[in-house]
Amino acid sequence: MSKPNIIVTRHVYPEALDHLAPHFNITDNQADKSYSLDEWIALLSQQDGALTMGIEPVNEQVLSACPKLRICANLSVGYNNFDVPAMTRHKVVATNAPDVLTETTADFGFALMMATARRITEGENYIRRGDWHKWKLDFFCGAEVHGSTLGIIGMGRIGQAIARRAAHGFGMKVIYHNRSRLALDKEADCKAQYVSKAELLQTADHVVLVVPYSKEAHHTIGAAELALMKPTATLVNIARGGIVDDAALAQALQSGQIAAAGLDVFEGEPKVHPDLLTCHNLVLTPHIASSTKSTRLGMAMLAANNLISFFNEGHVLTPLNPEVLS
Ligand code: 8YV
Repeated sequence: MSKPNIIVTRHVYPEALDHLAPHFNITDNQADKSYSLDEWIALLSQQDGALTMGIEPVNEQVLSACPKLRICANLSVGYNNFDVPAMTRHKVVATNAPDVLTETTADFGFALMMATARRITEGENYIRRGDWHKWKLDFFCGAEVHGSTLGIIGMGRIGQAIARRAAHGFGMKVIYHNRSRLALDKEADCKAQYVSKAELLQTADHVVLVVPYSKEAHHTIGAAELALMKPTATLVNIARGGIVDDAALAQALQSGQIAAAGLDVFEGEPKVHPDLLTCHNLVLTPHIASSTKSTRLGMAMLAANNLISFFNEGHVLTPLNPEVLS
């Protein structure tokens, strides 16, 4: 019997391709080329399955041009590139890659919050510019982290892992806001208290965003929300571009409405709003919150295993639309 055709849309660790090779005819992209929408549709229309990176659109337009397609396995936990209801209508299975990245991403969220609060990259840039001539008592005075109040918006697996670090490791008071309140045992495990979004913004010393992207979550933080925050507060976004109104954030940073911010994700990335680039009180990283070799390899292997299980056994490990399988 001939093997199914799959596409692996971007460069991946060779171990993942070796794992897939016995099961599939693979169109890979180890040269890491970017595709136009037309190229993407033309390539995908030849495939039975796809290992996608969380950025390629799989929507009504794409699906109607790809009648052979049976599964798309995202290598990311976020899946805002998928129109899941459209995939379900077209009987295309959708999977994502949760869990394997939770602790690594929480480490990074915490690190970005600390770098932002303690002005680490500002201090580094000062030294690199050759501006350091003498020590001063109030040099790059930052915000206290230990014992302060952390507000987490989006209390899924990654939010809870950040809360545990904050409460158990740094003696922080943790407050959170989420679509729904956590079960009491989960709240107790991360010593977190549920509050309204407004209360969180008004009282947190540090706000971390871990909410998945959806139309409803677009600009969860805009000018009105920034206006509620303390002038000494910091804001960190490790969720998705578009959760924060980046233009409004640049204004709040420039006017001193909030003290500082750390961004790993951007509206329209890899483009970055030009006003953000002029903010000295902003730590910038290029969407790397899950980026350690073992975690990214774990994500690639989970996506690969979803494809292998689907074609060999008719089930997947992390379904987003299980109704397609039943
Ligand atoms: C991924 C992420 O590395 O998993 C996610 O949703 O944002 C990152 O951890 C990235 O999306 C891979 O394309």
